[in-house]
Amino acid sequence: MPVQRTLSIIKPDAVGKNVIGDIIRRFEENGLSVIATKMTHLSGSEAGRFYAVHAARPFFADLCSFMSSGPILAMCLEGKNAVTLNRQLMGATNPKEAEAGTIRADHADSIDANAVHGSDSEENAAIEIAFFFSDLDLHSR
Ligand code: YYY
Ligand code: MG
Repeated sequence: MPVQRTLSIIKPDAVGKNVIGDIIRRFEENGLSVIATKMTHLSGSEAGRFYAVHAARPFFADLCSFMSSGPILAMCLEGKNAVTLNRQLMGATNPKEAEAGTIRADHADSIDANAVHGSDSEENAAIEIAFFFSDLDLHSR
């Protein structure tokens, strides 16, 4: 399995619930290393730039207002098969469909306030990591 990097975001709902530590623990216990972190509060237009791929979707405006509703924690995770492994730990987008024991099953309230973001491919991971971090911010093990 290749060593990969992926972007994780702890969304405003999960930051507000004080479960940052629980989410990071799951990453570390499953072989992912946090190699960069940034707490930030996106504006609506920054959230729109990050989620530009969804601009035509009916939920886009709500998604941008939710993602800019409070602070988030952006992280670069590194490890074997990081993109797929992070998606497995997150669980399905809709928490009602998320497998028991996943981050979304345990912490998400709804399909829109669903606790975490994770890159869906290695190609998108590179783009999303560069949205938040420069090469100098990434501290590979
Ligand atoms: O990658 P993931 O976050 O699991 O789902 P996406 O299909 O990429 O959608 C991004 C984001 O948009 C999702 O996490 C919540 C929101 N969303 C929504 O509010 N309603 C939907 N029907 C689908 C997605
Ligand atoms: Mg997605």
